Amino acid sequence: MIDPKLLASRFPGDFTFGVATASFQIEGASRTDGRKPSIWDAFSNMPGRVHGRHNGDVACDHYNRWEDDLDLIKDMGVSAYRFSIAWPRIIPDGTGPINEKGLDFYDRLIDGLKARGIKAFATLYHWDLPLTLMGDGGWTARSTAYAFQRYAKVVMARLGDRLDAVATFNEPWCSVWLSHLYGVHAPGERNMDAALHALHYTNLAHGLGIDAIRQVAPQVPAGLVLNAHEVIPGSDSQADRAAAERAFQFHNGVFFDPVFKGEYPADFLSALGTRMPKIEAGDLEVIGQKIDWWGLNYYTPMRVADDPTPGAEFPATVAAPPVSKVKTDIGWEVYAPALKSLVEGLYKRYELPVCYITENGACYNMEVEHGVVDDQQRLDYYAEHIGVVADLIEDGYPMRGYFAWSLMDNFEWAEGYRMRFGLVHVDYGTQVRTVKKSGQWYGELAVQFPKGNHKAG
Ligand code: IFM
Repeated sequence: MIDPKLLASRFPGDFTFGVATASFQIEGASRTDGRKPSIWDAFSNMPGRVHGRHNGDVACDHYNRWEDDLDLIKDMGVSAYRFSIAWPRIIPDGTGPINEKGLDFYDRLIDGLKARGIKAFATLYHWDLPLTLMGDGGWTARSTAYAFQRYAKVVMARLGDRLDAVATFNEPWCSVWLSHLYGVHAPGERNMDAALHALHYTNLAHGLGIDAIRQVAPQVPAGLVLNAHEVIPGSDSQADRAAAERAFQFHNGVFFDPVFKGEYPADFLSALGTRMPKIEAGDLEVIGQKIDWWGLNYYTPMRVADDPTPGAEFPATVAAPPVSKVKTDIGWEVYAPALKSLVEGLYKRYELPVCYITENGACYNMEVEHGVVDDQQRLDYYAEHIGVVADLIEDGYPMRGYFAWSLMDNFEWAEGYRMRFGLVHVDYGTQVRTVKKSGQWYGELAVQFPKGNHKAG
């Protein structure tokens, strides 16, 4: 087992170790204190969308147990907490009246973090769009971007004074492609035209959100969290290498290029540009304004081969087989070298600001036995990937922090509660939390870390 103290000593003194969660996945209390439904409440209540028709009504009951959960973070020795704010608690219909009770909850949460000396990293949008906005088309409507801007302003005006960092969006790849093209996430659309509209309006909302943050809380470092894919060609053939480049544009470039270069990727535009909504004058300037940091969520690489089907739609790729035999319980290939090459490749293509690994972790579903959860595989996954982050720092990349996904087992979207990513086990019947072996190890790493190498501190 990798010694957490040794690993901790490879990080500079100003590095941040944290844990991450998201509102819909843990809060529950879906009808409490004025919250109204989000698209995920509707989606999870439809038969056939979420495993076992699980929903977010109770989840980890964090809305009521937040103090104990913050104590848990504190007791683990972790110094930063990444959480998301539920738009349907703050502006329950997406537009219209503000719900003070919703803001009060995050007020208490952030004060609770400060009282425990834990840094607060907030995400404004982690997929729980107020359901009412679907009446206008949800993310396929330009008006949703402006509704998001107002929501961002309201949140930052009330909470910005105590936040250590804020992200506009978590993983727009999921709320765009997975939700509007592949139909796996809410609202479950399978339609390229809808997806292309969601793409541009999400990017626009990010830019408008940055504007809002700069206006009302300019002191808070503002960023964007992307689940960039390390796209690996299935073979060395020219066709597969070209396929990998198309896949890069489709899965990464459509988010990175507008934000960091102020344009959409050329091949993507010539294939699908005519089906995009009108890009109005000034949109790309708003989207491309400077941000202070970016977050990378990494779990597994993407391997692709050319799709030879005549007329196959851009990016015209098919999945290529994994090379690593090791897979987590959700079926994702474990391959840490891809984290290294992904960061290297992205810094080569783009002028990126400092980076936080805002999510990384593994799904293993072992249960509590005799009071313990022996999840050695998760611990190994963490040790290997955190080692890669240390390598990147040694190579000069501006890696500023690492957040484990997740603090605790939670609602894993279309997989419901059957897939567990937590450092802490949750018994959904009793809401008892049990720190897993990996959680103890991560806590030791986090506790030891400030005593580590302070060369950059
Ligand atoms: O649970 C999700 C999280 O909400 C976003 N990133 C990936 C995690 C694991 O699937």
